[in-house]
Amino acid sequence: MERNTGLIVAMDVTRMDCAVEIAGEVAECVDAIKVGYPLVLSEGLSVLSRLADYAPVIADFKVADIPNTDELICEQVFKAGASGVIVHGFTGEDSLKACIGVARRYDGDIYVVSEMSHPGGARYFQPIADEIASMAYEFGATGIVAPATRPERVKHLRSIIGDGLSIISPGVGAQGGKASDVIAAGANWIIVGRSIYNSENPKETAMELVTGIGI
Ligand code: O7M
Repeated sequence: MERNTGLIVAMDVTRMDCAVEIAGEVAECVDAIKVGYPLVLSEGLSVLSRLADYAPVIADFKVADIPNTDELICEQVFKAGASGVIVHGFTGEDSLKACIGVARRYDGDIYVVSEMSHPGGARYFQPIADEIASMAYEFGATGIVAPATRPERVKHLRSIIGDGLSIISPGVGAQGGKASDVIAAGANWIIVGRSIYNSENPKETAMELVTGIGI
């Protein structure tokens, strides 16, 4: 993914027409559109190729299964038009390697969730986050997902993975994180959903966020 604005929009709406309208409005302000279960379960996998007309699509399916099943899932998702897939790391290195293997065939990206942004993410995730980040580095993932709600953790996780991997970071806006803090802590991209898609003027909000990122 090319870094122009540093902003990824999380398209957690449940209607295709709404998603397409917002994508059209914010396309020039975002480097990617993250699509997850809410939209795909509502409108089907074809939303991936539809939204890919506006910006590269990262499929947030938090893939977390045995290697064979992970491989089958990633294959479907890349074939449907995604440029990247978000996967879990707690399933272990064999599962991660299976996902990365498929991504390489499609010249795609794999992002590994290392620590989650919500308050509960501190309980089970935080104690294993360093190991997951190390594994993502060791096996050549594209990057990790780290919490904008805890910039100090982003800084720490950046020190583990070095400069070779990207950090994409959700939690700005509705969850309380601030764009400039998380970018200063070492994130390459912020992921923002509600603040943009619930805004009266999604394009204006996206532009304000890009100014806050300050690339
Ligand atoms: O800006 P929001 O809070 O409306 O949306 C944030 C998006 O990021 C939403 O799609 C979440 O599912 C996702 N997310 C988190 O909020 N926290 C995490 O720790 C991880 C993710 C995510 O994208 O995981 C890959």
